[in-house]
Amino acid sequence: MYLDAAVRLNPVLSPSTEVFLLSYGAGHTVVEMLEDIVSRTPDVVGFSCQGWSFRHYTLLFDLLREFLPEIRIVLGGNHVSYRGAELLHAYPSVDVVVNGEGERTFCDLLRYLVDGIGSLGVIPGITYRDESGPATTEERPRFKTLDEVPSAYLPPAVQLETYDIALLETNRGCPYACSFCYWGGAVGQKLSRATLERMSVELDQIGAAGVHTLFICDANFGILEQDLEIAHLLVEVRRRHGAPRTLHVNWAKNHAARVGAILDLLHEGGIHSNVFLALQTTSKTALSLAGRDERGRREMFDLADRLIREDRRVGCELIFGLPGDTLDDFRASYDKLFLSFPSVLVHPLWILPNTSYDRRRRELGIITLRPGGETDYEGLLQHDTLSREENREGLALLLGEEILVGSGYARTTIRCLAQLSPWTATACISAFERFVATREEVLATGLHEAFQRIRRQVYFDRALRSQLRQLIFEDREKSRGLLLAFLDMLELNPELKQVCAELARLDCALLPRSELAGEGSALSSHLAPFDIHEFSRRLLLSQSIGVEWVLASPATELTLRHPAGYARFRGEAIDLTGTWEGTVAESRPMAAPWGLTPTPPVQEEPV
Ligand code: B12
Ligand code: SF4
Repeated sequence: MYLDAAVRLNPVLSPSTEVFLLSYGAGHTVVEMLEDIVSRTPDVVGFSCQGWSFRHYTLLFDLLREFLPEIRIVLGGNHVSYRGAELLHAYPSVDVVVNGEGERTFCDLLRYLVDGIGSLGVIPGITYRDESGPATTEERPRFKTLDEVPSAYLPPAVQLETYDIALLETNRGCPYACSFCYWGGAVGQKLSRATLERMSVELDQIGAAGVHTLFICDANFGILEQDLEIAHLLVEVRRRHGAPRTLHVNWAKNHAARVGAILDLLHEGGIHSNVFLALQTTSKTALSLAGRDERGRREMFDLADRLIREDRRVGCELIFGLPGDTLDDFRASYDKLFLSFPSVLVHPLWILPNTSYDRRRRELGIITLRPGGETDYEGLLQHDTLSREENREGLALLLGEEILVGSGYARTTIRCLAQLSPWTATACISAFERFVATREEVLATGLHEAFQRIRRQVYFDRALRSQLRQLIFEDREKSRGLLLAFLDMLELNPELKQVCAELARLDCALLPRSELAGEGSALSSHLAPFDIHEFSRRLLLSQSIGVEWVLASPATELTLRHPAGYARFRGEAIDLTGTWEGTVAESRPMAAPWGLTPTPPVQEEPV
């Protein structure tokens, strides 16, 4: 969208250039993409490349050249920048790779490629082919302020009404240089920022179009004083237009006071926002090898504590496989953080191009692999503090975590076990892997195969996420049956087992309903022999609460609400906004005491 805006606002290009923004989901085939592109007979095709999309694009390059021999193929984006020589060699159909910011470079390229004005060698910021092979031109200086970058959201902007999420930059760059990240190092450590005047109009456009979610792409929202002002603007827009209602950002790691103030402002203004503490590891050695220090961590923990006490959404992030971390360190970190935060996001370590880990392979003993598959991310095979065998175990743990916690399948059930039984979260996950290996059900064999696959390939293929979710969501009754059988074989005190079984029923009842077609939402009723909604809430907030509390609480009837239309989405790996999960619309106490037979019929009302 930023490149499109740059072309549209370029006085030379705009009268004679038509730009089509084509965006494909994970379900699109190569032929569908090919036909869609070819039908527009373009002169130039630009690919915006990330590790998650690059593989799909590589399958198109030669095909495009076959169908449109005169076409010019240009690559840009994080995943390809500064790798021009290697990529031009590997993909002969590609003409140019753009390094770094693309707006001005793309316009210069279009003028040359379409009009033949000038020569490639004088365009800064590209790698192209000259007579002697790949040649890289001088670095293009970065924009000093974002106001110089044509806005994707100022008129004449693209029609925003069909979007459910808007991505906006309020500043570009990151002052840090974490070893696993290609941002501070790549985009540049100096921040270029947009003025409040510009953002005020941009946010208004987004709100007026009714786009319900905003993703601020900044590396550290809250790092600048003006970020508080941006939050004020956002709340004002929400009040005026009723949108956006949700904000996603990467929060500043070192500015707890401002982050707290922004969060309070958003909360009061009716804008939901999650806070994820980007911890990545709890080991000092790993943290230091990752190029980070502990500055600001204590304050961020204090902020998280306060927010959790106020019942607000807070989580933290961990990366598995960081140099300096061992498997035991990772298990211990996960188990501890799982009990302190309502949610823990875990990522496998990818060695991204141009990062410091990428350059320090020999020093840290890093060996990677990039098996065939959908994504182009280089996975870790082993390093000095993580053997291949430990890596295998850890990846199986990540997979189990994704199945039981990440997908929502046993989200509160595992929390209850981790808080009230001797089982830690990671012990539950490992027990589940052993359990599915002993079962015959289709779901169990599917999950067992996924565990075997990750152990064999020692690589977390992102496509696995959507495959697993499809398996679990396909038939929620069968999923529930398997989970209950798992609980049944755990050694637990009988009362706790019954509580966990009720939680498992509710967790499964809240999974997306893949059978609901159309639009709108459906309501269903769910009975439980205790106040399960309040109990789950307290579990998520890690408030200490025992089985006695459960026994004393009344039976409840819940009304659950599920959005329809999940089937259209199921191939995608990420549900950023948690759109398809069920929610508890209402919880009503009933007169019945504990002991109610806990297999109530599910009543569904029509969409
Ligand atoms: C928004 C975002 C997401 C969203 C994606 C939403 C979407 N559909 O686009 C979500 C939250 C889903 C996401 C998830 C992930 N993300 Co992310 N994300 C971002 C983020 C913050 C902003 C991207 C953006 O739009 N930027 C604004 C645009 C304008 O900048 P840009 O893309 O760099 O484009 C400029 C230039 O690169 C160039 N350019 C780009 N394309 C083209 C094309 C042409 C033809 C030309 C000439 C120039 C050009 O010109 C542009 C203008 O200057 C970036 C960080 C960042 N600030 O870029 C990370 C980033 C893209 N994410 C990254 C990663 C690793 C991930 C995850 C894998 C994390 C994880 N472990 O799970 C997942 C994978 C998602 C998946 N689909 O599987 C990495 C990608 C690295 C790589 N080599 O692929 C980044 C760069 C952050 C980082 N850590 O380094 N992400
Ligand atoms: S991880 Fe965050 S703080 Fe570190 S370099 Fe990347 S964007 Fe900056």
